[in-house]
Amino acid sequence: MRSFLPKLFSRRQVLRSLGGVASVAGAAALGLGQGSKPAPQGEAGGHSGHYMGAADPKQMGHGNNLTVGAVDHQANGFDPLRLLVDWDYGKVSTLPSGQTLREYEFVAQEKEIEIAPGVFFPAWTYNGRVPGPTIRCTEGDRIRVRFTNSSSHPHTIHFHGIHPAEMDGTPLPGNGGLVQPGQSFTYEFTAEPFGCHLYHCHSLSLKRHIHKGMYGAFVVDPKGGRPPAREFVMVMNAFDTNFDGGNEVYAVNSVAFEYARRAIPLKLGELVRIYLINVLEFDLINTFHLHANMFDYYDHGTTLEPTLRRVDTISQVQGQRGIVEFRYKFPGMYMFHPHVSEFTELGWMGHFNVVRPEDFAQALQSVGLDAAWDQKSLQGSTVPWKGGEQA
Ligand SMILES: [Cu+2]
Repeated sequence: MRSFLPKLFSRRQVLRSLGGVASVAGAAALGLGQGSKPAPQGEAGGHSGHYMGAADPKQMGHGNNLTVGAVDHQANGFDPLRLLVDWDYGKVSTLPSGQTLREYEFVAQEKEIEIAPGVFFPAWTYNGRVPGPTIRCTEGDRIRVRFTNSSSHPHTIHFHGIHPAEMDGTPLPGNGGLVQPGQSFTYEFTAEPFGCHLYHCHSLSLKRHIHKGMYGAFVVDPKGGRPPAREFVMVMNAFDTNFDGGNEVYAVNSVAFEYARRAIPLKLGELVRIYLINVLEFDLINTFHLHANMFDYYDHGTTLEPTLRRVDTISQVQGQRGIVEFRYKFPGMYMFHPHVSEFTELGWMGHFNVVRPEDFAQALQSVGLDAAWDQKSLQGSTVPWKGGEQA
């Protein structure tokens, strides 16, 4: 705690220099801040809310207490809205034993990414994106990841889950070891147990390698599937932009305030499932709070029954993850953010735009999404639901 005040001061200085991020407030999120257009009542009541989803940066900015302008997703190589539903099933085939084989190619690459408008971070990545690919499989599948290190530092891939020591991806003797620049290593194991897992680099210094961007989601579906739902992967991350051992910019899926600028479309009453992962370094915990609703939570996603029911806030320590499930009862725009207010002010805040089915196409269009995104958000699971209860 000794260093808390200087660190906070330093973060504020950084953000002031960005000219864009200030404190967040409910009024701001509703588009009522100074300098912005007031939100039309009808739209706040449940239509697409174009004042928030609009690409027009003039409507955002200081008055809305978000960031000014927009990140160049094309240059980044990933759009956080599309990353939400970007399941990577690998190259699929069947082994002689009948086991499903999923093959992946991972390449460690250094890449500068834009984490807030005009703020660039020299990331270390898997496949040029942060977070890395979302591996999606079913419990019992064979996973084969050929990892090539095209960067200038030694890296590994350490998967969470159950597997032999030699596939653990750490520098410990017999654990796969460091993959040196120019070298390759193939990780292969059978995916178990089902759950919401992650993978990350395990080179030393561990916190530096993780925080630089070397992590991703590893979603293992139960053999009987889960009830149909609109599914998203959300990796809660942060960036130490001045390398002082504290984070300056916080986000979900890397870009500060992106889901506030472009609200995530949901249909009224539908089941929503979020694979939520906390990869923060330097800060001990992260939290997830949903507005105007309650959710069920499955810690680590390793059970079919919720481990917490009807809560509106959960916390995750570093590396912890779980599954969040909810439905919205009323249409409208709703915030989600950590109840660690400082993180919220520094970029980790988003909106769900809950609309009636007849307004869904418009809600998609207002944030640059289409029917293909809708389909991907509904098709995540590798296996159909074989249980009794339907969504
Ligand atoms: Cu590394």
